[in-house]
Amino acid sequence: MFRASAADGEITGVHPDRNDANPSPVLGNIPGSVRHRSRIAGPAVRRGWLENGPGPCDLRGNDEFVAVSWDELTDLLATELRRVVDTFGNEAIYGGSYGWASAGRFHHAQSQVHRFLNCLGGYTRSVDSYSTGATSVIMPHVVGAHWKMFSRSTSWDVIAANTDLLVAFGGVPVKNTSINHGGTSNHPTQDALTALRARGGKIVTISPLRDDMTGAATWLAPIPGSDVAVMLGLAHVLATENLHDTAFLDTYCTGYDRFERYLLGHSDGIPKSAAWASGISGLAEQTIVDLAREMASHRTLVTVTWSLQRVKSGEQAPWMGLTLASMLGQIGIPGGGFGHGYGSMNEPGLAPVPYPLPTLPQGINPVSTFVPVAAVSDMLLHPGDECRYNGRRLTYPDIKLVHWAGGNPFHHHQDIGRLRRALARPDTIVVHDPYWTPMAKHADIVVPSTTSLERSDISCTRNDPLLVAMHPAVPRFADARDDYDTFAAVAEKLGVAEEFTEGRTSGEWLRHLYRQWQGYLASAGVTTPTFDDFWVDGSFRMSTEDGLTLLGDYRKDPVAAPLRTPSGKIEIFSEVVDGFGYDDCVGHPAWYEPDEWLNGERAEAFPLHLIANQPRTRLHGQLDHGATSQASKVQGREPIRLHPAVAGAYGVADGDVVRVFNDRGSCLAGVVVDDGMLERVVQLSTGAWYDPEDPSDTASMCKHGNPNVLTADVGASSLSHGCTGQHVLVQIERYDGELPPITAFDPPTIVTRTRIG
Ligand SMILES: Nc1nc2c(c(=O)[nH]1)N[C@H]1C(S)=C(S)[C@@H](COP(=O)(O)OP(=O)(O)OC[C@H]3O[C@@H](n4cnc5c(=O)[nH]c(N)nc54)[C@H](O)[C@@H]3O)O[C@H]1N2
Ligand SMILES: Nc1nc2c(c(=O)[nH]1)N[C@H]1C(S)=C(S)[C@@H](COP(=O)(O)OP(=O)(O)OC[C@H]3O[C@@H](n4cnc5c(=O)[nH]c(N)nc54)[C@H](O)[C@@H]3O)O[C@H]1N2
Ligand SMILES: [Mo]
Repeated sequence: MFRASAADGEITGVHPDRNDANPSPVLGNIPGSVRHRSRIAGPAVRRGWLENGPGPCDLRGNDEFVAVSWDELTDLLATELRRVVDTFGNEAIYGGSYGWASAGRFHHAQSQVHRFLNCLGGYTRSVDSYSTGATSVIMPHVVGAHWKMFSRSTSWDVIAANTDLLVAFGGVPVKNTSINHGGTSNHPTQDALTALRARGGKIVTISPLRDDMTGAATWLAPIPGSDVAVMLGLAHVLATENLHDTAFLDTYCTGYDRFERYLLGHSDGIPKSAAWASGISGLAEQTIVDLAREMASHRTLVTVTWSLQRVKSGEQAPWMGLTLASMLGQIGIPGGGFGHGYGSMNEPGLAPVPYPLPTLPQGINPVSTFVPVAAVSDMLLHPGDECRYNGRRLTYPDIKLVHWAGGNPFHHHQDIGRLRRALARPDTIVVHDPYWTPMAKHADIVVPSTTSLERSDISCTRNDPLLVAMHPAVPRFADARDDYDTFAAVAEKLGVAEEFTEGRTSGEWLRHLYRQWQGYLASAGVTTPTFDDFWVDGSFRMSTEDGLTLLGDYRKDPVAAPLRTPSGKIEIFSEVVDGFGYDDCVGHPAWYEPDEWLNGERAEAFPLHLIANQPRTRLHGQLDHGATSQASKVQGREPIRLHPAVAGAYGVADGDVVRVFNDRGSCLAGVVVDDGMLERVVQLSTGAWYDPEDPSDTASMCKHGNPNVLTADVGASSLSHGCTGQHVLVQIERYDGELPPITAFDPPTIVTRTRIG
């Protein structure tokens, strides 16, 4: 959350809340963003689509656009939606439209597109997220909850005051706590870690990158992807030295005995000992033994970042982390137990608001067809094929029209070459975005959206006390429109205006949503200002549930507050998961060798392990052209961090450019040498806008440094099909050729009607 200053229709400065302990550096990207040359100035249609009509086309991403009027755009969009619905049915529309957009409860782009498509009779939807694709499927089986693991996590205050030993798998990267869904008014993570240390608490950070933890900590760096083996090694020490809490396991968990047979090697002949874990992870056996003993003798919090589940077999790290914490028996005790997502987002550790938030109703989707969100290319390429998901067999629908509003697949999806081939299949692709992102450049119908800086909205989020009146900071840019107004106009042409708008303008919707929310709070005995007072005051402070301990209620009374699992307990062995019969996700947490890891066969050809993590300098691909993001680039390319030994071996130094490649693709990146990482690990964050050297070639090198040209488009397992983009094996070479100019932020060629005759 910030205040903006503006002049001449542009943001000139941003000012975080006075009380914010550690404001987000990402805000530095906002000044200058509204009138940036990459803004979409008006409606546009891809020339080939306009001339030849809808149909599969591999010119997408390599064609000119034609500027059209809003009337024409609305007509074309309405006619095409009608054609697809009448000819193929609503299932042929993919409205999964995954991704972030901007803060604000009403103009939230996904809610808008889903509500609109529901008014038209529905759409094929996506389920789960790129953030927690594996967690969101496994955790409901294991603890009967998914998002509550984060939103009702043990608060930072409780951790700072009670935790003696924080064992953080993936560290607690403060860079990621810049961000929260819907906005955030305070960033307490850094201070909480400092307070914990000041009290004498100790931190062990387990990560390939040292700076995933700031401040004093013991740093252990197992090879990426081996954490589950390390956790098993720790568990083996607990079990064999009788340091595990059998009373907790008996009372609060089910299936420990089944898991223990695997742990001790009774079921497969392989004891998962510290020595075994050492062989897999590269950590010393004694280090694992000592850590296990230390964990058993202290108030210990085991945390796992979301990145650990954004890999092959991603279900296992959170499941095994919880199992390890269960063996320590401290779940539900202040400062002990388990945490998932500290340092992944600002939300975990912050106190939740105990009532609902203002929400735009999305309506009901009459189409039941869905796909796991990270199966988008599979779905587009292979209609009719089957996909295994959480005990079901799904059939991919035959998608004719893709409707995207909010989100950028060229940021979020893996194997961009394959994604481009998939995007060539449908008849029509519609993209709403404020900017000419690579996704907008691959669209047939381009809808110019406003940004949150140009419209009125209400911002708030589950774990933040402030409800904020978002006043427009600048007038609308050029011919951009609010997504709501676009959908309302198309709904009008299609005869569903009343259903979509309910007769309200966007201003009237804000009042309506606010009043509805006031009603909820009134029934909870909370008085709130009138909308007009709220709008003038600028914010309203809600109460929060402070001092939470994750699963504290369950610990207090497991009978009165059972978990929503079949047994009502923590399921270390899940009969349900076991019953699915998947060989890549059995009924208890287990070690599965990944494809993309340094001890595997692929490492012979591609000997470096690339970590494609979240960027410190921006939110995903958003505002990559902003000052903070641009300041980090090396010769205009996204920075890749290399260990000095690797830099030496490849003959490169700070400021050089390398070509990063594997059998899926290649990109350029700018070298930053850093000894704070495991050797043979290289780090290239996501978010550089995809910038192919030759746009006609789906395998073309990305000049800018988007790691998703390299990542594998495979799901985490048959259970979740979660995103696995965090890890990929690569090779690098020094790039001595002439550096091609960055063109990612240039709009495509836009011709006027007269020129095409
Ligand atoms: N390799 C690899 N890939 C990853 C990850 C990884 O760890 N490694 N992480 C994954 C994760 S966790 C995530 S969440 C995804 C993120 O992927 P996305 O959420 O798809 O990425 P963003 O760049 O945030 O895309 C948001 C888009 O919304 C647009 N937008 C902003 N405001 C509005 C609006 O009002 N209306 C409309 N119509 N559009 C708007 C922005 O301009 C931007 O283009 O990436 C995933 N991809
Ligand atoms: N500044 C900023 N913050 C963000 C975002 C952003 O784009 N920018 N995106 C937000 C979103 S949508 C999400 S979902 C969250 C994502 O939150 P996460 O997925 O947790 O974030 P990442 O930065 O991808 O990964 C965290 C760290 O995990 C470490 N790691 C990677 N692989 C391994 C491994 O195998 N073992 C161990 N032990 N550690 C490993 C990496 O060193 C990495 O820095 O971040 C959010 N926060
Ligand atoms: Mo995410």
